[in-house]
Amino acid sequence: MFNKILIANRGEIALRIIRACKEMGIKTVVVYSKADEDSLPVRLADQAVCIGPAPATQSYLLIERIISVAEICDVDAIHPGYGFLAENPHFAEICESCGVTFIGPTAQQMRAMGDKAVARETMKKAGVPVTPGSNGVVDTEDKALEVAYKLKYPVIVKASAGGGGRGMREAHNDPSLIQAFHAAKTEAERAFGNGEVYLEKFIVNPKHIEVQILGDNYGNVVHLGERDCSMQRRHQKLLEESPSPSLSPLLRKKMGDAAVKAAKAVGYRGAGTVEFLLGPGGEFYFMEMNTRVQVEHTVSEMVSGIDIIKAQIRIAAGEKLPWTQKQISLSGHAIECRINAENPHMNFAPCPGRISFYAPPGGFGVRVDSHVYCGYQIPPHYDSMISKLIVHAPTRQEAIAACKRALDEYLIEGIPTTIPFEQYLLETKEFKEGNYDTGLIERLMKGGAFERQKPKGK
Ligand code: MV4
Repeated sequence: MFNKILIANRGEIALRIIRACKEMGIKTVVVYSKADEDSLPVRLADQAVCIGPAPATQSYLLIERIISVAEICDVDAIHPGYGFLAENPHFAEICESCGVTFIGPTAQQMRAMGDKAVARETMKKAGVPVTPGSNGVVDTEDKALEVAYKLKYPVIVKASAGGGGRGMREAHNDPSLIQAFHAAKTEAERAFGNGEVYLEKFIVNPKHIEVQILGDNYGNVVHLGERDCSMQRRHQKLLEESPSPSLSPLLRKKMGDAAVKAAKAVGYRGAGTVEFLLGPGGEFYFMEMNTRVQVEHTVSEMVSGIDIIKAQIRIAAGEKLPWTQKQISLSGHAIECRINAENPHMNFAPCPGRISFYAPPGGFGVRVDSHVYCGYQIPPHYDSMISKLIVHAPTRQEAIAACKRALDEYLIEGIPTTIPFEQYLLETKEFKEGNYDTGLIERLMKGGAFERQKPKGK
């Protein structure tokens, strides 16, 4: 096992990794920017090294500085967390060439999944269902029109280098396709330096269901069930739950098997997530695979009882997965609410500032993963998520009750947060009935129900 790990991240995930390392008897080094010098990870790690000023491009994204710290501090491995360098194959290669283990998949596996057109073809070959679409990239307007004619409108143009909602355009007829084709190409060229695009049949208001998988160096892969991440707004997830209220036991089995097949198709190592689109008739399609630990990994931890960060570390150290699929038992229901320093009444504008009062919830089945504390100044330079509230209970209904109770208890003063919006979501008919898709929040906002609701509380 490793003696010392460098954490190339900040915020709640840096703290999450420190916690896992402490329990495993592994020493930790965090790298941090000037803006994070008063942060909890910096205080709680065994060592902390400042690597630059606030902007991530001058700190958390500087490979050479991070590698220098790794060498000076004599670490065995680097955990990248999520975001920043977590899905950068070049970084993974540099780590390995310096004799430092990258805690994650191989650079080759990251590249195979990073190019969405390649990933799609790989999955098709492996027998994983993919959305009907083009065979590989589409490089001319005429080819796009021909593919769209076969698929029938609506279709969606996606950038090969995109993902997570970037570089996509939908089209409902020939003229809008021509426009979408060029707009997606131009945007992708500018954003990723790669203008390649492909086409898919557009699934209207799908559900976003993703499966957590763990693979080892010996070809073993297991899944930890699915997460329903359909509660999103502009590709920002606000609430995730496991299991999904939209899956029957049969569909759950099929999707779990498909995710394992997807991971095995690339010999996947480490923790990963296979994302699917679920259509209204129960049909599901591979969307993309994320080759990192995700923000919402916690809901899968609660239902499986498996510490995913510890599993990542053990896999990276060369251990075999200690479970077969049969030995993994999923129990109860977990819900995660993302608490962001944003004003939901002002179009979710980020509102960093100082937390003047802080009292997090507790009690049975309640978990709070957060790096903030009373008096903490939220830096404006990074994403606005300041906490994750996760509840676990035997049934969905009990989890919802615990979640409402915990949100009610959660006192954060000095900055606006998404807590009132989470409370509103939990009261919607669609959520209560477990009948929501990726278009719900937009429909709710258009209806104005959130703005009309009476302020809750005292
Ligand atoms: C789609 C789609 C409909 N049909 N693909 C958005 C994120 C990126 N990973 C793919 N996305 C979508 N791909 C087809 N063929 C709709 C979306 C989509 C979406 C997917 C998941 C969660 C939220 C979403 C919001 C808008 C669009």
